[in-house]
Amino acid sequence: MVIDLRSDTVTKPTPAMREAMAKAEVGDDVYEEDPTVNKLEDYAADLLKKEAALFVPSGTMGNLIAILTHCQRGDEMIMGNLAHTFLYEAGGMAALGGVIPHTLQNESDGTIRLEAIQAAIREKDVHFPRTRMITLENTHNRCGGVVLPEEYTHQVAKIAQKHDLKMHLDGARLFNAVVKTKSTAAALTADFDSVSFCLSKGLCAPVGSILCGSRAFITKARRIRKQVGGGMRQVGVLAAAGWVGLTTLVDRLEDDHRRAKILAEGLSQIPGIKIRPNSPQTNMVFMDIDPSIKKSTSEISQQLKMDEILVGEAGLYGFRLVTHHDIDDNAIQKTIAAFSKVMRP
Ligand code: TLP
Repeated sequence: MVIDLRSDTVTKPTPAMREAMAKAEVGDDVYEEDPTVNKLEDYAADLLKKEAALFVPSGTMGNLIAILTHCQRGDEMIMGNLAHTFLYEAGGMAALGGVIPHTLQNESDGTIRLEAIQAAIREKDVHFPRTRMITLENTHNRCGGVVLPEEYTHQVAKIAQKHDLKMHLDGARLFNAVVKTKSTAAALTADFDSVSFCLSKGLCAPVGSILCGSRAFITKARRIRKQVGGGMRQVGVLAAAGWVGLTTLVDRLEDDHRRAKILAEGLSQIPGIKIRPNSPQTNMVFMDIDPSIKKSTSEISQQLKMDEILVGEAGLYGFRLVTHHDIDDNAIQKTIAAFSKVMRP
């Protein structure tokens, strides 16, 4: 069996999900008549203590809809230079919303310095774009799957309130942060006007994310979801899988975190491999190969592939390895052994 550590997006729906999908009651969700979608949205809104929620096809669309809902063309959004929304969402906010990304340096813990945020907010002046919102990410993918300190988001929210800015959280892996901090989804998202989180990563659903916020925000977001082609019909078959993920698979994310630690510890013993500082906090191991080892990352990943191990390349000398539902203890040991073999001079 292939050991696929490229991402937790590769998780397959579990047998319980497939059963729930087969039995799901459905209706037309554009008419808001799909009972399974409605149940999932209500549950998610309750969980985050927000007024309402919207089922969307992907994390990318959840973030895009949030931005298009909060901003007008020519508005500016403050975000980290390593934010997923900036790096990996095909520039949707600019292409489709005319929104300008104002990127500030992400620190290694996923934060952006408060003084930098403060300084980036535009004064009201006819020359300037209007600063409209701030987006944060938790867990922060490119910073190593790190968890944002709760106190930090309170500080950012204070700045946002002072300047009447909206706060959005890209919480694709919010529940990894919940499990890691032993806090609640509601507490970790209390400072945000809108939050998107994914059902299709560690929670194993084949498709789907949830966008949460006030009722007025979600009413507007529903219209924008339609505009971008995300209005789906008898989509309870997919929401049913999301329901199983959200109600039964959150606690087991702990196993992914435990396995990521074992993987990092094992790999760190291999000469030439350096685990990045801060890694792993949750389910992502970021590591680098000492440049003196005369093998490129693509050579290494090709060799691992021959042992049926797939890894993600991250930077010139680096890899990202993501643990998830379909990676067991045995897979971790096999991966360590395979790296050990590949790294032998
Ligand atoms: N991230 C994917 C790739 O796009 C890089 C991955 O393998 O990690 N926010 C964050 C923080 C994400 O990590 C991702 C997916 C998304 C949003 C987008 O989610 P989808 O893939 O559902 O559009």
